[in-house]
Amino acid sequence: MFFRQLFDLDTSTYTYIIGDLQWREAAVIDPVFDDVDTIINILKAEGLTLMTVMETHVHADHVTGAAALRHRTGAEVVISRHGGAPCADILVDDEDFLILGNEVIRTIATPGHTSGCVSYRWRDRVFTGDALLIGGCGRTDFQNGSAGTLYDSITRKLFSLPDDTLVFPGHDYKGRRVSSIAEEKHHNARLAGKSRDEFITIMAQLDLPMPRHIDVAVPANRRCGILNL
Ligand SMILES: N[C@@H](CCC(=O)N[C@@H](CS)C(=O)NCC(=O)O)C(=O)O
Ligand SMILES: [Fe+2]
Repeated sequence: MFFRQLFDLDTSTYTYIIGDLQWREAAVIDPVFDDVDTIINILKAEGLTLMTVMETHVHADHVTGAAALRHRTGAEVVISRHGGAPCADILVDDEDFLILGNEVIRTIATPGHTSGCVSYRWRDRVFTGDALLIGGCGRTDFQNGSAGTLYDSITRKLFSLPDDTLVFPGHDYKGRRVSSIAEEKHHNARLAGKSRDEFITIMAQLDLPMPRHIDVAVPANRRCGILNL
């Protein structure tokens, strides 16, 4: 297997490249537009063909590199059926699966940060996008977000994965790279020991500024990252 975690400094976004070294096929999760050349160079260096671009959701803070990668490699773009991005080639729902050489990647619908958030489970790890972050979670105040729905997605679906499942998030604003389901169950400041109502109250009181690039990012990402039509 091939696995690489990339970090976009401007928006603290993680991108993941996963691959099957026997079939030499790769998938990328949440590529950032500005890092498309870096991703292509890694794939070339490893002799991997990009088959699939998987989005965990329509991002509000950065422009996705999905359309640019599709244009340059022929890869297919995958996003939630409920994500509001008709540009995608494959629309997924809960409990779908994607094949990559000998590898299987399973989808878990984890709405709440947005209505179209999907987590991707592969081997011993889960890519949670902005549903479950390390020590926190995605905000729920735009893109049809819902704190109650997010609580259910995390506590019923993600927390029912095996405790030693590695959690690779969509962002981290403090430089942390990976966590586990057990760690988040027991130490996540917003969720550990919190009832659904307590969580809803915490989320209602966050009072975060809007992401800096939201006005550009959301319309572009509905087109898989095409900036101007
Ligand atoms: N300052 C960042 C904020 C980005 C932001 O709001 N990120 C969203 C994910 S799209 C979030 O849920 N953040 C959770 C948090 O900050 O606790 C920016 O402008 O890009
Ligand atoms: Fe997000």
